[in-house]
Amino acid sequence: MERHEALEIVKKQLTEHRYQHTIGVMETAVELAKRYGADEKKAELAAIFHDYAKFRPKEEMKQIILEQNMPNDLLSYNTELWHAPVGAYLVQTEVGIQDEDILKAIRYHTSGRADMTLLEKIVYVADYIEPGRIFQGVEEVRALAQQDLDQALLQALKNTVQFLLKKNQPIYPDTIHTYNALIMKKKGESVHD
Ligand code: DGI
Ligand code: FE
Ligand code: FE
Repeated sequence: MERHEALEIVKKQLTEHRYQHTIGVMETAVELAKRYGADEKKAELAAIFHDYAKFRPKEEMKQIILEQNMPNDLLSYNTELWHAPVGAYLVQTEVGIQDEDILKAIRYHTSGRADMTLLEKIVYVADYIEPGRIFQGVEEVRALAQQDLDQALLQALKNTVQFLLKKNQPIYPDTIHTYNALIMKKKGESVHD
């Protein structure tokens, strides 16, 4: 699918603000794909569609999670998590994208997961650092993303977990698993500890 066609489709699903965010994620994801040797076309499409389900009614998302046998524990955590797996499903069924690499990058773009693929990491980090993002600590993650994608991902996760802790919100297990996988990999690489 061509970029302009994908953008036309997703624009109808989003607010203007969220569409601008999507453009930022797309440009950032393509840059990261170039830097880290991922498939640029897949990064572009995954980024364009990553927030496809962002504005679906909660009831509709809940139905899809139940009917499609998605992890049911999602329903006990923040509803913000739902648009990622539901988005992957809708992008497959409504838009017709069948590429599993793209669908997984959409599915895990909010929670992350242990052993993320390169494409999943790229979309996660691009979503966090796109030029429209202004939250605290984003500059540090932007700088890390120029050097080391795993380090950028780890810092983004740490910031997100800290943000959730501060707001007394539960943390979805996959987010913890992502953090653990990265921190253990880092330890394995270090000779000092
Ligand atoms: O959809 P976006 O706003 O572009 O970004 P996103 O898909 O990364 O959603 C992030 C939101 O999800 C953010 O406000 C934090 C919230 N959230 C709630 N519970 C969790 C969570 N994020 C993660 N990673 N893990 C959680 O357990
Ligand atoms: Fe999102
Ligand atoms: Fe997003």
